[in-house]
Amino acid sequence: MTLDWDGISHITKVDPAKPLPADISALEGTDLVIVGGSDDVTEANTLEAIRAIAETYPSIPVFQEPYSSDHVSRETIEAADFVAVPAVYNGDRDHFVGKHVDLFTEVGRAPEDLLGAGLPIVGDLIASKGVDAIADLTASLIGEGYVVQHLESTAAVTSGVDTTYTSDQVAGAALATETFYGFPIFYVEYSGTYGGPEDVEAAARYLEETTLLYGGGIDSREKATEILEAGADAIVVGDCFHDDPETFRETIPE
Ligand code: 1GP
Repeated sequence: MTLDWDGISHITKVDPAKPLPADISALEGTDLVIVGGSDDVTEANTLEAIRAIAETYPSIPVFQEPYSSDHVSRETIEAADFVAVPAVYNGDRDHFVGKHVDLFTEVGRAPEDLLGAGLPIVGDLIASKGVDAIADLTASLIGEGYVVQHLESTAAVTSGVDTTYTSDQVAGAALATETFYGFPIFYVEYSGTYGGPEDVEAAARYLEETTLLYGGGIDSREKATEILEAGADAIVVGDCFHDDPETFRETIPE
């Protein structure tokens, strides 16, 4: 699948460890769904959430965003349109480079070496489909350059973030993403709290090819509008979808 970012301004982050609202019709107005969380996520609950959304709204693209390779399987790769893998600039080494090299080491091994390797289900996929599956798999993986700005969030604790970036540093990370690292997505992450427009304004100055996402604490039309006007290509709304679907509808741009 190729993804056209034009027209994507509202993204819903669905936490697979939380129950979906009884009525998920609020998703009708969202442009893309990311399935991922930082606590109690498993391959099974990820797959269940992806399938529930894809079956109800087949035209909405769905990303899986794992924080561990244990969450990725042949089924999740096939059920999701893309697997988005965070690279956390202000995280520990494991979360900027370590986990990715481990993942691609598994992906790049010859199929026969993958049987019984650390990513058994991915290995099984490659063994069953042949070397072409390596290309299929890498084509479905998207890197996301992340800056995690809320130290109290599970995302920060999980990825070893112990200091936030100044807006100048956010701008620097954005410039590096655009011109050096080449991740297709730059993500300003305030998970659980509203960070305001400053970091988005700083990052937007340098991003042309890169898609700029902001997530964290959006629970009103005013906040959604403020972030989009600051230069984000899309806002990501998470908690509000699970906690208050009616208010969530207000975050969707008209
Ligand atoms: C979390 O950026 C998302 O990864 C959304 O944040 O849950 O605070 O809306 P909220």
